[in-house]
Amino acid sequence: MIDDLAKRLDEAALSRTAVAQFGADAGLDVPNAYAVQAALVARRRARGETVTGIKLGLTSRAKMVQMGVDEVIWGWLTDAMCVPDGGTVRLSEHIHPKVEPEVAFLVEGGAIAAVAPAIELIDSRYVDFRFTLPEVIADNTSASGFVVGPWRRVPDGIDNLGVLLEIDGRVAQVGSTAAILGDPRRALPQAVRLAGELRDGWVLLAGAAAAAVPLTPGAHVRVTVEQLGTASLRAAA
Ligand code: 0L1
Ligand code: MG
Repeated sequence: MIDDLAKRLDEAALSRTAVAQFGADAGLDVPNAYAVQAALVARRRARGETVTGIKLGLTSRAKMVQMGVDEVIWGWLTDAMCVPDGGTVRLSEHIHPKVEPEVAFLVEGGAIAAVAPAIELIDSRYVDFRFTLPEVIADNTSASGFVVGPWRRVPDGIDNLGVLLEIDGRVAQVGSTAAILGDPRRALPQAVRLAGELRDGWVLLAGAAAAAVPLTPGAHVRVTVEQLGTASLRAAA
């Protein structure tokens, strides 16, 4: 069952074709869902991808309430998901992608070595972006891509920095780093608790500072985090 569900999600991503939710008959619970996620990432690694970090999801009160949960979730980031700052995302390589403004940390020696503004590209492999909690965990928490802006030393007090998500120069979302676990630095102990070891050089995507916005052809997306700078991408058809 684990391998079959991983195959269905992996093939959905590869073929850019959403799959139906698994439904109650699949009997998927949270521990099984993380086993599916591990099998999914094993398939990516078998194709030559390298794990380069992890992400946390459902880190805001709003998303937890929306999903009816009280716990953050996590997924894997690979080199194939990394989009260079200012780079191009091809919509044809995704199903129905959205972008959300995030904060990224660089991990060294089990600690946070640097911080950067970031954009996460989420793309559910389920029809209409609808899923249960175990289903979204199995789907690697909708991870699909990420952009990391320039790294810098972590300034004092990053718990309430203003965040802007602009599309084509117009403000699409306004938020605060406070939406990320109350303080994005809490992502590190949460990630260690959930994922175990974090390797040197890994990126930790701490979570979204505002709601996700659908990505449309030609869109220029820019995320600005007060004191940290900007990260951007362009969407091509
Ligand atoms: O990164 C996230 O918070 C996404 C977690 C999964 C839920 C979603 O796809 O919105
Ligand atoms: Mg996210």
